[in-house]
Amino acid sequence: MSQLERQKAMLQALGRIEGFSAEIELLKNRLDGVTLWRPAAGLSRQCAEALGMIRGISMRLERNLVVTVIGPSGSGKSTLVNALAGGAELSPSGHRRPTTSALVLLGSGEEDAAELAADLGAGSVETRAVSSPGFPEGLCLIDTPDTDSTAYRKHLPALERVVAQSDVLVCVFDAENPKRRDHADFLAPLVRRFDGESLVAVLNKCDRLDAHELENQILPDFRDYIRSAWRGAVDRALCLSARRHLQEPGWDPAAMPRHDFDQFEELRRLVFGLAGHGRGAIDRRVENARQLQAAVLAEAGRELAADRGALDAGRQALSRLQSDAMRTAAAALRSEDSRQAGGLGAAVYQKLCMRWVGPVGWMLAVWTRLMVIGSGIAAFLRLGRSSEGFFARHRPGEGAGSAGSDGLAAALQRYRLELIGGWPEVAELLVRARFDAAVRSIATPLTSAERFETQLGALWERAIETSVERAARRLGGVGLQFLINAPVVGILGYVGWSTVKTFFSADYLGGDYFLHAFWVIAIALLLSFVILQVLIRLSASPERIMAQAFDRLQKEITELNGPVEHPLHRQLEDVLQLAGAAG
Ligand SMILES: Nc1nc2c(ncn2[C@@H]2O[C@H](COP(=O)(O)OP(=O)(O)OP(=O)(O)O)[C@@H](O)[C@H]2O)c(=O)[nH]1
Ligand SMILES: [Mg+2]
Repeated sequence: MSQLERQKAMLQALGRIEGFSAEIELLKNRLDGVTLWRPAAGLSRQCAEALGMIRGISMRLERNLVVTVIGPSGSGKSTLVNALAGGAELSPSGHRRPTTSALVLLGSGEEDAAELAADLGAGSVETRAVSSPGFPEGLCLIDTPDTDSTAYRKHLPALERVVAQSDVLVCVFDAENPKRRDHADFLAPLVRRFDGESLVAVLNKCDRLDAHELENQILPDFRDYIRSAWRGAVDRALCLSARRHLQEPGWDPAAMPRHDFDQFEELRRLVFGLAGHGRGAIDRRVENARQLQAAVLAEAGRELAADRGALDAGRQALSRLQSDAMRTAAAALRSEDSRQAGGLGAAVYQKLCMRWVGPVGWMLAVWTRLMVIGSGIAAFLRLGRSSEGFFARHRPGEGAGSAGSDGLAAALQRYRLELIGGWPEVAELLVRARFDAAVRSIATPLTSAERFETQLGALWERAIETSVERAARRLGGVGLQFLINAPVVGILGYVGWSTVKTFFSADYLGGDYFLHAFWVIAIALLLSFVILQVLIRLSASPERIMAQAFDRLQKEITELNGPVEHPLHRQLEDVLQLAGAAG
């Protein structure tokens, strides 16, 4: 592989790795936003860990392939490492347990090994140069202390560090001691981010077992066990006799190998192949970064799927409770406010005044003015003229004590009571969906009620204004104005015409004529106005406007879907969205 090709491959790899990071980052940000859902914190921490590991991978992209051998005490890790490195005893193996107490790093590239040793903490690493001719240049082989002896706790931090820096993990189990397989469960968190070619499970000391039993029973059992313990991450489980490949196996005459079945060559080809091939290490690292991302997403997906049902039930119960409460509030508002309905009539007249022209229009203006003076409810007439609408007097804090604020206060009281009454059931569902137990507190529905106060006031005001506006538009049409003004205008025209005509023929009309004409016009005007009033009464009575406004309010409330700005609602929606995205 030429230098140029290598660099190109590296850039491509960096791009892909960056993509994995970005996706984890996105998930992490969303998880950080849903503080009330308890699993989010742990998942976010896992994201942060994975991000750190991926960052490490991209920083190590140019380094040699790191293959680490892990496993329980006495399973033959050191023997296997020595065998792979040519068979000399580079990492001491033996009967005294544990034999290996520090990380032993075997490689041909001194510089790389020194760099890696420094990263792992120089004190806990011994390095050995491999001189075997078949050993590839770009390979760093690491022997580790066991993961189960009494000293393992002391070794664990170094072990975790080395696993985080590894590209391939070889996990060695002792074939002689099948009980030790359950150690796979212990290793599961360590191997989580490896899969496919990056993870090899090895059953060592196979020479001690019967060949037939090994092939037909022990190996298949081992594969099944390991796949279930590691959630299918491992493709390969090999049977080995590592000791056979030492330069001096030193067999005990009483425990000679029982057969020749051994897959050591397969393991060697795999490991050496990855290290020798120019892109091997780069591809492995991209693959490992992808696996890290997949592991984090899968974990989040599992957690979300576990709560999906409860989350859905919680949302449904919450929105049901909210719309019930809102409906009760709206009903209370309606019954309280219908006492003020008289004001609405004046509001309709006021709107019509602005639209109507002609004699009936003037009559309407005079009548409206009289109504205002008569009823002393000038406040209502502000409707439509300023930003302070019908509800200005309803807003909490302002206009306290005025008759109108009772409606809203009663409505909100009902809303609050309804919400508080139904809250325990909703909170229980949310807690079952692993929401923080704090949602049980009564403060949650109360904050939500506070937010609703402003919304309800504004909605009701808008609904009334729209209804009044509609009624005015209906009754202010040009056709109707023409029709109702027609008789008066006709008579006025006629009287005008005859007055002008007789004036020019000097045949002057008498005083009686004008008195008579005045009364005819007055009667026509009054009759027309009465007809208009009947029409107004029929199509824009305050009750009717209230009913229409109420219908509109009901519709808007159903569409409102609750005061979504409340943190709980937002977080619930976010978690559900995450759950939806996760599958
Ligand atoms: N029969 C047989 N014995 C083996 C084989 N591999 C290792 N052994 C023996 O098992 C014992 C333990 O081997 P080590 O390589 O020291 O095991 P380890 O896993 O490194 O042990 P710790 O460093 O203590 O965790 C030694 O006596 C080895 O000779 C094998 O393939 N067959
Ligand atoms: Mg050892």
